[in-house]
Amino acid sequence: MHIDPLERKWIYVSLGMTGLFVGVILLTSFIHGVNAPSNVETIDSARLHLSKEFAEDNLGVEENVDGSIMVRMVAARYGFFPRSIKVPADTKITFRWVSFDVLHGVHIPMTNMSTMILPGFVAEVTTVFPKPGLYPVLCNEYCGRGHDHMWSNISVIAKQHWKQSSNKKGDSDE
Ligand SMILES: [Cu+2]
Repeated sequence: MHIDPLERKWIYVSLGMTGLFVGVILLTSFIHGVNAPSNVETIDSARLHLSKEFAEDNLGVEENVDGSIMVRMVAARYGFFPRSIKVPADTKITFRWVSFDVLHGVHIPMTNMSTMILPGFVAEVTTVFPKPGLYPVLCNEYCGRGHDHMWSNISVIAKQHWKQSSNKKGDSDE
């Protein structure tokens, strides 16, 4: 079969470009530690309020003994609950997300937080907020007519201020 030399050249160019792009994707995902959500843990989404972990009183920020943070959040049409939370910067934070109704997504720009929240499953992502500030939390899976308005903020405060913060869970009942 005859292939024109010019055409052959362009075949190599396009194959080379494809290889380059795949290489860049693999390399960056390796460097940033991107991986598919792998936490297979089931939960009854219709009975979250009766579950131990995701009952209303247990939602929000909790500090572990070792200083790391655990955050439990519920995604529901159309918001992330609790509505506003505070976490420290530069600290290992494990988020556990569940859906109350349909498929949602959660994306926090500038972090590795981007996961689906499937009804019936617990999505767990560990992240670190490098800098204090207000981080947007966006739903990135179309979940209904209010999807465009499904976003909130997480306020990340400097680590030294966190220590004296009065907004930590548990302080209110002292
Ligand atoms: Cu949505």
